[in-house]
Amino acid sequence: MHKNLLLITLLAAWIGTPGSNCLAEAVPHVHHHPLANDNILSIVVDDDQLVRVLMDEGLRPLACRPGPGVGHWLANDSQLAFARRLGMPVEVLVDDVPAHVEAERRANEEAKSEGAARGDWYTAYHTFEEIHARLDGLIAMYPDHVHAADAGASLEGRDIRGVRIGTGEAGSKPALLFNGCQHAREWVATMVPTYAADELAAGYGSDARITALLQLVDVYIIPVVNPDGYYYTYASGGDRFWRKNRRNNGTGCYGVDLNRNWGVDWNGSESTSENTCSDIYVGSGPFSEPESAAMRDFILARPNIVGHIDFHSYAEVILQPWAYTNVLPPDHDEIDALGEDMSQAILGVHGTYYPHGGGDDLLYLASGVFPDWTYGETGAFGYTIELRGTSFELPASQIRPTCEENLEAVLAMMEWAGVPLDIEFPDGLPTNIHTQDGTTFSVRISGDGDPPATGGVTLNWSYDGSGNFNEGVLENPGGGNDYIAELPSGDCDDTPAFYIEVETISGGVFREPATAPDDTFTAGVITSITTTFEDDGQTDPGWTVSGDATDGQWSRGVPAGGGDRGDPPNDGDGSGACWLTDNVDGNSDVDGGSTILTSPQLDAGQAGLTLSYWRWFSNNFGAGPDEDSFLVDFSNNNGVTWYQLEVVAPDAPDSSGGWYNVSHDLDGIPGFVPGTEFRLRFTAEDLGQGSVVEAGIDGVLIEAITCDDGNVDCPEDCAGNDGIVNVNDLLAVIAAWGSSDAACDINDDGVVDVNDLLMIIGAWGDC
Ligand code: 0X9
Ligand code: ZN
Repeated sequence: MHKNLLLITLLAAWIGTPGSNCLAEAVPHVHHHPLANDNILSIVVDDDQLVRVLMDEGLRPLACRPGPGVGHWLANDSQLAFARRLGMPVEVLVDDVPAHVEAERRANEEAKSEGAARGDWYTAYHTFEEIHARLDGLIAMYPDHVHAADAGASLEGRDIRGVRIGTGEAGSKPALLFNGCQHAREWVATMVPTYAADELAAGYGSDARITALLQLVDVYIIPVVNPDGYYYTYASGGDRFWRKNRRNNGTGCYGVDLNRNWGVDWNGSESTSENTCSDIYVGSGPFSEPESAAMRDFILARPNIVGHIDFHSYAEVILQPWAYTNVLPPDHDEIDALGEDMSQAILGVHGTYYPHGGGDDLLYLASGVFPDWTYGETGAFGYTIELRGTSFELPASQIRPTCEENLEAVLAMMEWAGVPLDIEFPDGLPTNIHTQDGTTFSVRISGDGDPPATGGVTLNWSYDGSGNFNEGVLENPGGGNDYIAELPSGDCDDTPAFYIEVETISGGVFREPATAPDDTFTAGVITSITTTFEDDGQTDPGWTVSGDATDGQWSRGVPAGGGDRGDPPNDGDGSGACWLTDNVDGNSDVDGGSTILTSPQLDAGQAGLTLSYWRWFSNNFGAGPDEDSFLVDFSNNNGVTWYQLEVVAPDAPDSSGGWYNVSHDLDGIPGFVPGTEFRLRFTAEDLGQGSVVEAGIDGVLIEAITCDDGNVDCPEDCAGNDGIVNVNDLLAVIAAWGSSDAACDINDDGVVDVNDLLMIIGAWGDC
């Protein structure tokens, strides 16, 4: 067997122990080529003391927390002899590390050109420059949904290149961060985020699931957060097994372990070292390194980030917070559920099982790691995924399957973040608040994703038109999906606006209406409502039908036509029956003229009345659709003269069927005079030749809505409407000086000036 082949075969046969794959302490080794005289050894070490002895001699463990048992070590020839002298079973896996690394490099180049020939980028590992070119290509190819999102620069000035994949403005949706390569030698950890970027970028608009998810979630991807270290693992004269960044520690040793440099439990002694030569050197302080500081600032600048995966290799595990302690995190259940989702998602692709867990369930504890900071500092759920492998030199043939299965973890996290919460109002929304009491309404919040935080559901209300909202936490009596919101009482001249906001455990925010506070729900203010006329169509209080139509006259009943050609399939207000043009199956439309439905005489003899009704009008069927109108008129004198209330035009959006509830404040209607001889009439007419005319009327209602908050109003009481004209009103006029502010323009002449001021002084005191 050729020597290189033998080495590769031996390497492939390494038995990696999950959870033992990072380096602990190492002493400086000074070689011309960092790996020039090294061998890779498999050594059986009996106890911790002997582990210590090996490390003191300068052997580099290729395991994080080297312990008793079989472990892999980098050692030069004299260190190899030392280990043998101690009587330890030693097997030489690689006796010429530079040659071995060179063989790996050549095999990778071959795999790369083989892949390039058939357009597959994922057959080989790629350099820092190639990864950046790949991201730049995505930005150029998909300018609408792939955007540059760099995080700054490394110590040696390399870009920490990233992309945002998503539609719309940055910051408008919940976002996720996927990064790789804090640890330079964990090469496959650069490929997985790049693959995710590729698939998401290309999938938007072509893959239904990805398209839907990217409409809900923004994704940030930064494949190489340690560019200097990664570069060094490729460089001639570099070190394929380098882990840290390239800080010159000034001790003859280089590098800070970026994944020990974060500000949560920094230098907390769980798998940390203050030895500048150690592979787990914590740095001179939290965020002492430009790379970790840049990523910190990147996240802090994007508070919409709700989830994060930091990719590493190798162990095939999903690690949840906390990494530094076995104490469960506050959101453990939710974090664990998402961990399970991701584990299942990965399993489903190639059957690879990545168990999930926190603390030292699956790996040693570690202080000062990135995802602990993401979670501890921002609340976003931070995970470490240790990818496939039994060494850092995962065979290139496994890149693609590793990428494929982890894309599913990415999509699972997107699903978790993107499934919006449903905010519903099971009993409807209040249309009026009261002058005396608060108005309660129920709110139901459901969804498969991230649930509301405790106290995170609020009613936000503003009554004075200022756009400044007050906030009240909703009660959640049963602890389930149902909440109770209460709008406080108001004054008659208030203009209540309100919306519901839900903050989720990981910090996502959902609102109803979704565009709040720009759009809100609104309500009127009332003291009481009295109904003066109500007709739900179940009986006939005395309507009359007239008109010259040859067919299709108004009739009353439960709709019989099935709704197949413009006729209503059911009634408007839900009672069952209504008025409609001809109530037969089949040909039921109005022909050859008009049909008029006129109400009995109604009492509309008071101010402040609201008239409402459900109407249906369809005019878009037939050979010549959209030719006819639907007319609503009223009379103050029992039908002697008529005024137009509304015309539904042939091409109006509501002339194609559908029940619409329309309401009119009668006091504001031109021609309306309060009186007891009020009548309404509804006319469906077939004047054009070719259109099918179908109409319906239901739920006619006249209500007296009154508001009396006991405040005596006077126009000079322009500030606060508190029933007294005083210095506050004077100051309000001065503040509005020269404007057209309606409240302070007391004489209504379009400008706030000295005349208004004089009126205030003239009306000084109680209204
Ligand atoms: O030690 C590390 O930084 C990570 N492992 S690696 O082999 N890639 O170096 C693990 C960090 C997270 N650890 C836990 N969550 N326990
Ligand atoms: Zn790592």
